[in-house]
Amino acid sequence: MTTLRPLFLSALLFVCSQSASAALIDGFESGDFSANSWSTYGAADWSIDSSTAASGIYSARSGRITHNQSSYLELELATSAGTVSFDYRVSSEDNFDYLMFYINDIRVFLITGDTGWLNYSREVIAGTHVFTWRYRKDSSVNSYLDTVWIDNFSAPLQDVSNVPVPATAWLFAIGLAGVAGLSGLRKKA
Ligand SMILES: [Ca+2]
Repeated sequence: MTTLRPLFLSALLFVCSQSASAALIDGFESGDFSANSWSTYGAADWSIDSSTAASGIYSARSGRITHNQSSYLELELATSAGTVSFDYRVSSEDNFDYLMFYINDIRVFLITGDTGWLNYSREVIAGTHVFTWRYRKDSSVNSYLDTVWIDNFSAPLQDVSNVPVPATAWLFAIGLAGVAGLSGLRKKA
């Protein structure tokens, strides 16, 4: 029994993990910001761009700003605990103009320079979060294409407590529980 208890706990964890997978929130393939309640603000608004994308045709691109300005894209979303991720590309003055990513007004990531498409991911706790992407320029110099893009924003959406678990996962857990119980009885006899 003692040796099987960890197995049973693993099975239960397996069951729980089945219901909190990350979902693609937006790849911008609608060609606009209509798929979610995006907001954009700052010296210039973000827009949809078809000149580059991590996948599909479209990405979201920061507004055309100049020195000492910022352009923001933001989405408020209720998530479960799990991984948020997005693809990004930056083409900005090295070490002076940045793509910055905030969760609930706390900056958790920044990147600068001229990159291809890369991926960023981070764990979040369950709750309502404000996700903000900001292109921020310093006081001088424009380098490369002087803009940043994001694509394929994903987040864990489902709440573990009220999501139906696949029958196979429950059968797996119940089966292991049965094996553990029988084994315990056998040892006592
Ligand atoms: Ca896309």
